Amino acid sequence: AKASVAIAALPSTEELKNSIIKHLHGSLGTDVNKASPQAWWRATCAAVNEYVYDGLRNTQRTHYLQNTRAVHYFSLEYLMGRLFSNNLHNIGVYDAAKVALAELGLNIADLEDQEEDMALGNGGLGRLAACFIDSMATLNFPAIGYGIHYEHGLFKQEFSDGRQIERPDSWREYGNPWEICRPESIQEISVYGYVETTYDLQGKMKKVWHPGRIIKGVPWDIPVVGYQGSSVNVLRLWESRASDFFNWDVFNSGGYIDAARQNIEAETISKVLYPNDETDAGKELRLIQQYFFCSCSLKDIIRRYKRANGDDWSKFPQQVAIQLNDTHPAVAIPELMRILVDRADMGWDDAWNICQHVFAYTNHTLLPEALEKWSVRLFEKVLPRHLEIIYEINRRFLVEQVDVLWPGDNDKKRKLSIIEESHEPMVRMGHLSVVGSFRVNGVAQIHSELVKSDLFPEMVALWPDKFTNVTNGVTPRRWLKACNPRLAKLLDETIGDEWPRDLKQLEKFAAFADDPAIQDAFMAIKQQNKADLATVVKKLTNISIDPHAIFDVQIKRLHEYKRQHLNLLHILALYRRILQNPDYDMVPRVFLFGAKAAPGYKLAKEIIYAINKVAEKINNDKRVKNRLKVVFMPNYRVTLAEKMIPAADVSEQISTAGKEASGTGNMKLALNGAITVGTLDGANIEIAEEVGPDNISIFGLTVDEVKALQAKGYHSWDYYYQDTEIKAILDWLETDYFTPGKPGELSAIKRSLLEGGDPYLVLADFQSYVKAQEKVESWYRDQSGWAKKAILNTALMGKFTSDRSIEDYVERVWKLDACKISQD
Ligand code: 26V
Repeated sequence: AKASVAIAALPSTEELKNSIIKHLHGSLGTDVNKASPQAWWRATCAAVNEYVYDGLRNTQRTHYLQNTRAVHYFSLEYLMGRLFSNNLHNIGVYDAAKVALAELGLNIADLEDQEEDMALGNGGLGRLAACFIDSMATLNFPAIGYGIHYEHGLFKQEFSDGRQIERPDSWREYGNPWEICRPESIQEISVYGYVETTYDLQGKMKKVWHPGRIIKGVPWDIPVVGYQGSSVNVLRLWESRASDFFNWDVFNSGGYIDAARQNIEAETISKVLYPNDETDAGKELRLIQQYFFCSCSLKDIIRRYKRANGDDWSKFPQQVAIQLNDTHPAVAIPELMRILVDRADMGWDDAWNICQHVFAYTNHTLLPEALEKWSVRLFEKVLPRHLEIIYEINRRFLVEQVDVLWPGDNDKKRKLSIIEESHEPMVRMGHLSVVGSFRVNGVAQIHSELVKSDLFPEMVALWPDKFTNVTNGVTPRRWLKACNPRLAKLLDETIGDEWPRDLKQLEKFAAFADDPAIQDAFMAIKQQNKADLATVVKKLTNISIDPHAIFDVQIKRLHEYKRQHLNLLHILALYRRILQNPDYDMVPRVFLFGAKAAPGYKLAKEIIYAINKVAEKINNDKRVKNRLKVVFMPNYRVTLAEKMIPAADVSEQISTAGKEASGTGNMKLALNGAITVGTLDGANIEIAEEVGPDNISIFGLTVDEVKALQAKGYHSWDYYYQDTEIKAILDWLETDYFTPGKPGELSAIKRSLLEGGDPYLVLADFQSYVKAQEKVESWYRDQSGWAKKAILNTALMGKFTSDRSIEDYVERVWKLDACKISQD
């Protein structure tokens, strides 16, 4: 048996074939002659799971026997996508399975298409969590991901006459072969009710929370398979259920029907993922979701700790680190305090000392509308005891920390208080997270600096060593090896096959950047990937695109700060130039968008509509002669990203400087050889450092210039009156040119850029953006020069593997040891 590999022996093609048929008969109850693709897919998953479960048992036993310190990743979101090809690749049986299935007369790609995306996240934050658990398993770090087992993930997007329609996502309507229900580990949690103050025989005050509701949390475990079968960790997702129906005191609480209604309410907690990204709605159900999964997870951690260490709490911070993925799980801090003080009878100081050595907090955004606040009134209703505990945390913080550094300074107290004293008093979850954590990090160098300078400067004065940076990363297993098999093969052949677990190896590929044979091979692969994508585009949108055009891709949530409308203005500028000059010389370009808008975000939906209407016009205008095509792909999600990214020539990363915390799509696209057109924002800055100025097209105001411009007063109207191209384009959008018979239908964009004051400086960056695009075009005209730049982008992305991010977390935050897994 190979040491440090959780999965012992891998199956041969023949063994896999037999196992698939065995499961087709024994688990699916069907037969080779009548099995549906769905049944074949399930049988194959079951066959693969035999090896996954081997690795899982070996990993869990080893961690238990060695009583390892572990990190517990707390996240409201995990954007996993599909698991089939990922698990096959990571176990190392993808090729064997492909052959086995072919011998059974099946195409592995058709089976992959049977799986629904597991879309339990909105965007960057959720996908980052998914990449991180992949890396933690690959690097053999003891780690558990905790989250919510949503019945409905992120909505499915359709377009109706160019407008976004949301449809429910029922990803596990017919079950999910990758998850295991663990009723033996159910937890119970409480909400609502009131707090009673009592005194014991010694006269010591004791708070007793009498809950209004009790809810069951049922855990579902999803094995997380490390690359080449290293560790198999778990993602544990909680589903809410009514606590035992017959225990309800139905006669006192209003009767049978009322009890049934309460049961239904309990089960709504894990029903649906909130689809807002970057806007805090402050809804009661969302707070209950946060508390539900934090409480279940903490109790699960404590049960495991006690099994190994008994009732002695002193080693708890040695054994347990908890990473808060944004402030969404911050209620875990007062919950652990409650468990320690109220239930374990620990003194406040000892309990607080434990908390402050357990929690660490990652900030993912600076946008004010995304900073979570809960009204004190709501908190008191849902979690009355936790509100008291937060008050006490705050009181001690203000007296023992703030007043010591700034004696008598009430302004500082007002600014730093966890409670915002406004008309409606609010609990500031960011403040609570910083005060309760031993480390706080941003997700790219510049973002971490801004967290310190703009968000929490006084907290830095109090605790300078608390703040650090961990630049994001992406897993090269999913985002290169699995999604771009042609490029993966070329890399294997030229630099060896170690790069998926040691991405710095890609640097060796830079030596081939000038090699004509490698350039040709690289460009041929891009061409094939583009042809594949063109087929997908045709099927999904009925739009024909030419694989020889530049494929220019912007894929990310729709948000003003990400500036999809800046991209649109550039498209309109090109279209206008073509109409003004029928012979306008340009390299044909296909603009591809993928984006979902939050259902309540009006302007974002108007931008989608405008892009779709402009696309319709341009794509059907003979005068364009195929120099321009615009495609808005419906229902952008992980699985579509996997098809678009390998086919991209140009990557649009055009957020207003200072607004995109990091970005991770930027990394995936560059890794697959796309050239970035980008601002000096988030991780773009670090990408530019890695690839060098010849291999990226940077434009726009810097963070400092943005701040200076806004301080002196930005007047978007000036750009409108002084730039005839801007004026013509914005006026054009107001006519009925793109919406025949309905003038004004696309006027929302112009209104926001002028009357609305252009909060994201679209007009200020416009001409600089146009020039950056012209530079990219001139680069593309030299195909060999382009090949070199594209190769160098792939070769120089080594820094952006999520393995490096995780090693940074381990060194700067978690202080974990890797654990080699032994087999039974
Ligand atoms: C906020 C809210 C507010 C309440 C409703 C639900 C909800 C869901 C998510 C969020 C915050 C999302 C923050 C986020 O996704 N940030 C992104 O994080 C990425 C990973 O660090 C980073 O690459 C992106 O730049 C950043 O926008």
